[in-house]
Amino acid sequence: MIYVIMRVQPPLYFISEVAMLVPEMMPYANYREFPEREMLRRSEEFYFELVRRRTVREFSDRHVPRAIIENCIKAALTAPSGANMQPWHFVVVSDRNVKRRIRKAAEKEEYEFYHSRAPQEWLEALATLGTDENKPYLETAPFLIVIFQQLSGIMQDGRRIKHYYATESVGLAAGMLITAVHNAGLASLTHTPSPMGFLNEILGRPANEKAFLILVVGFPAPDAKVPTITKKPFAEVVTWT
Ligand code: IYR
Repeated sequence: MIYVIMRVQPPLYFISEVAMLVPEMMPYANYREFPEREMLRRSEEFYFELVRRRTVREFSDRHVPRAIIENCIKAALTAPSGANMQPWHFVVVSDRNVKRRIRKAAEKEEYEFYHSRAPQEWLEALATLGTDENKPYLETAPFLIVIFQQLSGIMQDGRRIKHYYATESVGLAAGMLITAVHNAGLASLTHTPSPMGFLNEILGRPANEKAFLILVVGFPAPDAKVPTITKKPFAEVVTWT
């Protein structure tokens, strides 16, 4: 029987003689099972690690080695995505001038947001965080990781390919990036000035990409303060059935 291997990646598949798409499968050799006691310990320890994470808005300008950021992004790139399309692109900004341009453009949009665009109800919801249009951290923090969502993809032969569940997929990768950054001992801030179209221009990204999130990454300022807010109780947000 003759099979023709398609050159497409992703997705990776064969075309069989009968022109059916047959996935190429392999054993899940990397799976690791732990004894139950070990599972309990690991799940608890991971929770205790994550519960210490706080979103920070006061960053130190202290140097962060680039290799740490690279590893965190590699971790995020393992995220699941719709049909494994990986509909994302990450731009890592550390250049002073680029950071300054992003800050200026973001503060312009944020000024509009806080002074005219945002409904009163939204401003009231934000009052607990103490945010305003000033975003000094966009210059202070050593790294801004700008995550772009690709609305459609371009295959090696130039054809466009539809991306499924692009928003959900990029959200999953962003969550894993935030977790990886925290695990590395760094702080982050999810920042979404609205609209974020200026990021395509400043960072030279194509029109099929839409900025999804700026993740500000660095050490917290030595005197950084965080708002006194809490998470909803477990029983309120979880139902077992
Ligand atoms: N993007 C604005 C406003 C803002 C909106 C939400 I929703 C937040 O959780 C926090 C801030 C800003 O960054 O100030």
